[in-house]
Order: sequence, then C-alpha cells, then structure tokens
Amino acid sequence: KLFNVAVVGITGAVGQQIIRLLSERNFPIDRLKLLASKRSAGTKIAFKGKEITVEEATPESFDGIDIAFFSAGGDISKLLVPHAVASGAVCIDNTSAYRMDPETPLVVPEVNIEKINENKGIIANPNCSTIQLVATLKPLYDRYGISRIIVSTYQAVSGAGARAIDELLSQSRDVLDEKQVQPEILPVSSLPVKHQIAFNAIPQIDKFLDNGFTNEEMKMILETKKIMGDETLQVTATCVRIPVVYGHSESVYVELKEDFDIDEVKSLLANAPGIVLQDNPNEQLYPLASEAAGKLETFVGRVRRDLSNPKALNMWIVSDNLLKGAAWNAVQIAEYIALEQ
Ligand code: 11C
Repeated sequence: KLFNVAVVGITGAVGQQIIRLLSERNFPIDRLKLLASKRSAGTKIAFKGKEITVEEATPESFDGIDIAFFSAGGDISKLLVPHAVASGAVCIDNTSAYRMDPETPLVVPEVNIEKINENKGIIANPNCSTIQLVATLKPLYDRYGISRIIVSTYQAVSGAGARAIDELLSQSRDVLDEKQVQPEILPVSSLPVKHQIAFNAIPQIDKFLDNGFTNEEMKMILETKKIMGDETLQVTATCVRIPVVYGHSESVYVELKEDFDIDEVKSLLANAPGIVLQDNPNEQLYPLASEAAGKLETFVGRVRRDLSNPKALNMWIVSDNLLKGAAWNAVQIAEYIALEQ
C-alpha cells in the first residue's frame, strides 16, 4: 500500500531530516505534501528527483492525507492537528502539545511500540533527551526493574533551533577574536535575560516552573514515567546546554530493583534494538557526541556499578537529538503504521 504523507514544518531542522529519512528508507509514498508557514510557501524542495512546491499549512491542507508529521512548534500542532485528525490522517506530532494527554500514546518504538495501536489519530513523539534515556534503560527495566533514575544532561544547541546553532558558531568566533559577545537567543529566546553559550555551560533549558525545575527537566521526568508505563518510577533531572552543535549526552545513575551482574548488564545493552554499546576504558572507548552526530542509534558506555549503592549503575548515553531524538523516532512510528495496514 502507498500512503499520502504530509510534513508540516518543512523548513525546520527536524522537518528536513524527516524528508531525508522518508527518501532514504524508501517509505511507501504515493503523494508527499510539504507544508510550512505562508512565508515559505512557493519554495521548491527536491524529493527523489522530483521538485515539490512547499504549500502554506492550513486547516484544509489534510484532505486525503493518511499520515501527517508535525514539527512546526506546539502552537501550530494545537491549531492544525485536530483538522488533520478530522480529515482522517494519523498525526505523528514532534511537539509537546499532546505528549501528556492521557488519550495520546507517547511512543519510543524500542519501548512501547504496541501503544501505537491505541491511537485516536495522534501519536506523540517524546522530547529528544527523554527518547535516548528510555530506549537505553528499557532492557534493564525489563530484566531487573528500575526504582530510581538520576539524569544530568549535556545538550546540544541544535535542540534550541537553527538560530541557536548560528549563535554558538558566531559567538565562538567573537570570543576567539576577543570581541564583546552579545547573546541573543540562549538559554530561551522569548525570555529577557540571555547568557553566553560559547565556552560555557548553561544550566537552563526552557523556562522555569514554580517548583524550581525547568520545563525540559519536567519533560524528562513526566515523559519517562509515561513511556515506561510506571508512575512509581522515581526520576529527577538536571538539564544543561553545552557548546556542542549535534548530539545530546547524558550522565545517568540508575537504581535497579534486583541484584545484577555487570557483564550481563553490558550484554543486555549490546543486544538491545537501536542501542550500541561503546564501552572499553582500556581503549578509551565511550560514546562521543561528535561520533553519534548523523547516526540513527543511541550509544551507551562508561557502564559501571555505583560505589555507594551496589544495586545502582552509572552510565553515559549519547544520541543525535535531531535523529533518534526527533525525526528518526517519528519515521520509525510511521514505518510501523505502514506495516500494520
Ligand atoms: C532542547 N529538548 O534540546 C529540547 C528540544 O519538546 O520537543 C526539543 C523540545 C521538544 O532544547
């Protein structure tokens, strides 16, 4: 069967990666509709040797569409996803708009692919830093149970969009040239205070909530419990922006419910779908954002028993935030839907 597919948010980094993956994976497409804001309508984009003209995304854009990807921000999803659903499309939404909606499955295929079958027209794609965490921990959860997760992130600027990438690169040049830097985007473009990202680490991703955590930290906490299907899971997170362009890294402390053998843990990780174990201290082998960038897998290393708690592990998890963290996870969901029909 061939599908009529729409991609909303085609000018963004994630939208571009979705089109590239649909092409590379030979997704069974009959008609591909590329949708964006009015400003970008009329632009031509090449897809499998043909030029497709970008159209403005409107409530009427979804007639006859089977699968619609959304990555144009939460407000656009809130506005247009209901129209796409009413037109009969299954929507794969990359924004946070529907993630915590109890009616909407929040899916990482390696963890809870079966939830796709419960969709009522919307499947939510989780936050990038959550996806790589749960995909890695799932085999350990299934084997030993997990009681607590403490995660600290080292997140790439591409998570904050193309303008944040430009800011890091130009600011780095300015610092090296001993020029005055003028931060304009990070940590949060809509807030008045900005901080230097070049040669720095900013412990704020997204806005603060009244509880002292940032929105990004709360996404990690709440989404992890929902995807794992375990509200008893204790999770805490500290999210930090660092001067890396692509690839989020995470230092993770995990308390297991049962005793474990460290070699068995490594073997479970090595054999888990979508996970690559890179762990050999003797050869200084461990995951690096510079090597994970551009790859579909999630990389894990530095796996070791905690010294203060023999039932706990420490590890380092890295993945490309625009691929497994966004576009690839969304395309995996679409591939499952295509196979089931
Ligand atoms: C960041 N995790 O790195 C964010 C970007 O909820 O999909 C992704 C935001 C989201 O800034």
